[in-house]
Amino acid sequence: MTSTQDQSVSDAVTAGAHATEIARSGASNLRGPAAGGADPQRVATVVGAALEGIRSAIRDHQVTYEEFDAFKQWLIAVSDTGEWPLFLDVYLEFEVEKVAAATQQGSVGTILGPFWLDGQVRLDSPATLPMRDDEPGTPMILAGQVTATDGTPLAGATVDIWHTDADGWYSGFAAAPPAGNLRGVVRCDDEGRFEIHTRKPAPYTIPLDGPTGQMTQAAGWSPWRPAHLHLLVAAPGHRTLTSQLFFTGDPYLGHDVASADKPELTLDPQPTGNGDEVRSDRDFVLEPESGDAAERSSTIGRD
Ligand code: MBD
Ligand code: FE
Repeated sequence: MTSTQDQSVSDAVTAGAHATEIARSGASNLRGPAAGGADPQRVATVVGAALEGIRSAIRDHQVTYEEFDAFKQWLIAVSDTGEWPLFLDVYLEFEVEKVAAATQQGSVGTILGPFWLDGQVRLDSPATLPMRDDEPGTPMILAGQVTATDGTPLAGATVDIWHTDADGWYSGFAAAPPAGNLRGVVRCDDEGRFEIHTRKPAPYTIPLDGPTGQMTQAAGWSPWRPAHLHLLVAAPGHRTLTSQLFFTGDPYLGHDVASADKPELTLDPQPTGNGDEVRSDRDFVLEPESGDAAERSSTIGRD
C-alpha cells in the first residue's frame, strides 16, 4: 500500500470513528431519548419487512455465495471504518425525515447528517463564523428572522450552523480545517433576527476511500452532494428545526447522493456590492413543541 493510500484510509477511519462516537452517545439528544423496550409486534413488523426486502433481492436477482461473502465483508468494513453514521444518513435518513415531516408544521426541514458537533462557539447576531485569516471562498451573508407559526418573532432563538469550507471539508472530520472552523451557534436579536457572515460552501463528495463511497461508485452512482449549509434553528418551547440550504445553479441539485435536497431549500444569493460578497435572506418558522417533547424538556436533569 502506498503512503498516499495510507493517508486517505486513515482519513476515512478518523472521520468515521468520530462520527460513530458521536452517534453512540446519541445525536438523538436532539430528537429525544432513544426508544427502549420496543413493542415486540413493532420489532417483528419493521425488522421483518427490512429482512424480507433483502431476502427478496436475493431471490429476485439470484444472489450467489460470492456476492453474499462480499456483502459480509462490506458490512464488516462499514463497522471497521466507523461509517455506519455516514452510510445510514446518506442512504436511509431521508426516508425517516419524510415520515417525520408528514406530521410537522413550520418551515420545511431535511436530514441532520453525520457531521453536526455539539458545543460550538456561541455568538450574538450579527456574527462572523470562526474562520482562518485566509479562509477561501466567496464571502456570504445569511440573514433572516425566526418566528412562531402564529407569526410571533422568537427573541432568543438560536441558529446552529455548520458547513464545509470552499474545498468541501468539514472541520472536526477532515485534517485541513482547524477545530470549530465554519461552525457556530448564533443567538438572534430581540426580534428573532439573525445575520451570519461566512463563506459559500462547495459541493461535497462523501469519502471515496471508505466502504460507503466504494459501494456508491461500484454501483455507478454519483457520490456528490450539492453545496449546502446545515442548520438547527431552536427556540424555547418550540420544536427544533433541522434543515439545510442549497444554492441555485448547483450541478448536483436533484442528484444529491443523500436525497436530502428540496426545492423549498434553495437560496439564490445576490451580490451586495461589497467586493465579491453575496447575501441571501431566509426566514424560519418554528412550531410549538409537542406535548411529549415539552414534557421531556421540562423534566431534563430531574432524574
Ligand atoms: C454530508 O455532508 C451530509 O450532509 C450528509 C447528510 C451525508 C454525508 C455527508
Ligand atoms: Fe453536510
